[in-house]
Amino acid sequence: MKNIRIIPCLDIKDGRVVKGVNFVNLKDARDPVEAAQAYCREGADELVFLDIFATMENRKTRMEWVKKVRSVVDVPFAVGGGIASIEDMEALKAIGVDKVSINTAAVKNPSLIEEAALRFGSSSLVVAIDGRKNLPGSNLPRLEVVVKSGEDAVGMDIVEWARKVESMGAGEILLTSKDADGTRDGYDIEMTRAVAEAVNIPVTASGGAGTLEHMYEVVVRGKASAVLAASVFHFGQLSVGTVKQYFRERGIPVNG
Ligand code: 0VR
Repeated sequence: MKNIRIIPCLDIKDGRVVKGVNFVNLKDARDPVEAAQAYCREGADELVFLDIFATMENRKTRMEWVKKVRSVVDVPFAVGGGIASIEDMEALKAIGVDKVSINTAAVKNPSLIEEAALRFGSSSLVVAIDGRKNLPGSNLPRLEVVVKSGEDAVGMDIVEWARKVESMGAGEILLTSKDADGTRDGYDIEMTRAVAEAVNIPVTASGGAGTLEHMYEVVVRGKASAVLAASVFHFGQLSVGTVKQYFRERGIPVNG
């Protein structure tokens, strides 16, 4: 097993880190630069900056926020939210962003995945997949892709979409359960495992982290290569260091 990455996520709105539940009821959490510095000091393996209203409000990722956070981050830095073209990606790479993450744009224009992989290399390209779980017998996919901050369901099965993005050159998948987001009730193990078993690229589990056990479970049972969390880190319930210590004590390899 490769070292499991611990990844704090900064969901950004109006220049602040915010956090809601199921993508709504967003509450102010903390300053993005202060948070980024703290997480890097704690030993975060990577940082994700998600401009969560960029696509829905059709705004481009806010570059000034990205630059400020980039200036204090000394680990791989990934940015998502509203990225919809090679030009958007070039602008982010030009200010030192290591990985770009595309979600809605990839669904609307899948060829962007191939173009981006060719232009920047798969290691710089994350495809974010947000999903929801439908009830059995609902004649919808059990695990369904949602886009535009979870506003639109597109009738696509998550596993099929994950296989497709891998085949088109995605370097990794950031898999977020909209149902679990912000609940602190645990990741969607079924969704994470289904995707992780279907592809050979790393899958980052996202959405629902509440306890150390949740993180351990999504690695061991969900087969995640990395765990992303927001609520538990922003509101001080857990620290990156305690997660790494918990993993080490249970034989899960981590960096540092
Ligand atoms: P926690 O469950 O608090 O750890 O959150 C992890 C993850 O779900 C969030 O960092 C982030 O992916 C939530 N995403 C989106 C969103 C939040 C609000 C609006 C839209 C989106 O489109 O991903």
